[in-house]
Amino acid sequence: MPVKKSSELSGPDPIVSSNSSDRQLIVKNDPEKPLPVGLNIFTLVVIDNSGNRSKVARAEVIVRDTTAPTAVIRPASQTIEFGQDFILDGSDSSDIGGQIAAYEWTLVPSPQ
Ligand SMILES: [Ca+2]
Repeated sequence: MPVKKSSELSGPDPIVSSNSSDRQLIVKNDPEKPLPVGLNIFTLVVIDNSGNRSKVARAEVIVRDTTAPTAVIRPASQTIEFGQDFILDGSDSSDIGGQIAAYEWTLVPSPQ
């Protein structure tokens, strides 16, 4: 079965793909460079055996991000002196499919 590499696909985003026949494009996401969230447009031109080219057909593939991000606070625990400044760092928080867009910090009243 012939396998097409990303370099054989035109377009800005490298995609590892295989081609089971000339009629199908099987798009397999490269975990290192997945198809981005949002609108992705593919086009197809077919050529007959006389060399005549079709008009461009277009298909839209919308990739959704439905996974929740993971919040991480560092350090998870610390002891400070009364009146001392300190830092809580949320920069190790992460998301699959997107980026962290907002940080909502809350001071929870401690039980008395
Ligand atoms: Ca996500």
